[in-house]
Amino acid sequence: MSASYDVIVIGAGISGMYQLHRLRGLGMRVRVFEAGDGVGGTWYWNRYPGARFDSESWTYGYSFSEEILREWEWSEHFAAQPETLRYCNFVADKLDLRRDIEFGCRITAAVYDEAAGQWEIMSEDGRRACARFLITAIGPLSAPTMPAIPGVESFRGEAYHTGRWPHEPVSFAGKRVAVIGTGATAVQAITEIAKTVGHLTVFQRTPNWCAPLHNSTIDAHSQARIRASYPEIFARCRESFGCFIHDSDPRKALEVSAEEREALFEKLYREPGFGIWMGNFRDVLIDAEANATITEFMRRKIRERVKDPAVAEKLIPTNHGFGTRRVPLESGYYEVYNQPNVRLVDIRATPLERITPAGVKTTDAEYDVDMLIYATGFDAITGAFDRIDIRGRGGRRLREKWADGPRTYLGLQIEGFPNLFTLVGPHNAATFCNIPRCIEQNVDWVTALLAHMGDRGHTRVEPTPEAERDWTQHVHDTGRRMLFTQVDSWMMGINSNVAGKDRRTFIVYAGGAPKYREKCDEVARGGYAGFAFR
Ligand code: NA7
Repeated sequence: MSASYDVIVIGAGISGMYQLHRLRGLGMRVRVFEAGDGVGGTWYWNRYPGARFDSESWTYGYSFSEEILREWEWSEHFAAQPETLRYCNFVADKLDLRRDIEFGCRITAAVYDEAAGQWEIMSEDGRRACARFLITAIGPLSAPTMPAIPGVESFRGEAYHTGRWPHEPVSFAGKRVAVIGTGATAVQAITEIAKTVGHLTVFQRTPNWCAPLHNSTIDAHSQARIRASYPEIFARCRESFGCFIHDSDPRKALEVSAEEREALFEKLYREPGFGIWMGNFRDVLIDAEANATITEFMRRKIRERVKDPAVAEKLIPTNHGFGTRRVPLESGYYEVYNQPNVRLVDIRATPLERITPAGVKTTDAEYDVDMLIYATGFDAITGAFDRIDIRGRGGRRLREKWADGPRTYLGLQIEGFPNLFTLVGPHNAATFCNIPRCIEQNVDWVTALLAHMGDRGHTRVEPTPEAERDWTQHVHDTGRRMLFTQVDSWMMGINSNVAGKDRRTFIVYAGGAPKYREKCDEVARGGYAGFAFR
């Protein structure tokens, strides 16, 4: 006999924690299953050196509780991972969440039993449980991937993936360290590791356009100002495209003079956070000509900062414009390559052949190292779903349904999979967002739907095929406007290390958080149009 609940939530990160809290409020019996030994999700797993926010800390925390806002104080404008993990634990204590969370429990299968009208889940270690509703809170970037090259198991030194970083301190002093990857994670890690490393080799396949973070501590005066203005801060985030504190400039890039353009770029480059990405001229992420102006500006900045012109050229992206892939924010990243003990290897020119017991072999050289760090990213957004055998009505596998790309209604439900809700799932605005802001929207909306069902005695909800078809089409149509959908990246479902993920797929909703929220609210107001209830 498996334990039975009203709702099962998979994952105790930012979304699972809040979902648990809200469902308790409805008086439901909820069980959360979490693979880690603690809460925090992303912030539990990603303990690599240098891990920190790219969102302003004070825009990132939960907004729903005045008590939490009053009692928690962020020490830096962009807090580091240990502080964020402390925050998650503080919230878990405050809301007494742990008594309903089963830790160290990785869910491997979830099967819908049509006759019983419930989901049964199974864990890696054989635990089972069932519930009428199943909510996935499994995160968009939680399924780490290793490079698909031979020899990974053969390496004899220390080896770590950044997304599975050990809990014990790791020392780089006097060691020869190699980092594979140059995404947002690697950019943070490399900058930190370079401070103490003996010798560092960075294997770069695709350079990214990185912009300065400009982090600083929050002084007492700013602290007071932040506390006093939380309602305005969250209101501002709510209205911006990705729920960041930065919203785009109303002008188009080519509508102003070259001097004015340069002045805005320079100002944004000097300011903290994602302003240069999210607060730029409104067409730089949509119009190729506009994009070329900021791209040229960023190119100049790299050339100014990196002393060796040959190295600078290697660090300049040539296959995509600024902002069309996730922009890593950095704190001295480019200057790392001015250090005499740091070497950059362009593995487009000389590809990785294999990992050897002693290090890394490319087509033209062997690099012996003491430590290998894989900053090779994640099987994004659908990857965490693929790792669970999810079967809906008639035993239909979600993996098969999504083989040619996800199909969803509002990025929250799937036809053929009744009573399953996918927080921060594919096609949901939350995947391209200052994530807790969108998580709160997702969770509040699902909670309201469950309350609506409770009030009316409905026991089953599933989107109609038409609603799913139309939303999926809308996601594709909206995506086509954006330059990022013409570029290979995890935002387009590309992962060279996973079979079948070599084609661009619309996995994120690119219409922006305000439009998405509007649509969700409209659906709710219309008595949940597009959903079939029983
Ligand atoms: P990313 O952004 O997916 O970066 C992964 C990096 O690893 C990227 O530079 C990849 O190069 C590189 N990579 C992956 N596989 C290989 C192989 N097989 N060989 C060589 N290089 C490889 O992941 P991050 O963890 O940095 O960031 C993920 C998100 O987390 C980030 O956007 C934030 O929102 C938080 P590629 O670009 O594919 O050529």
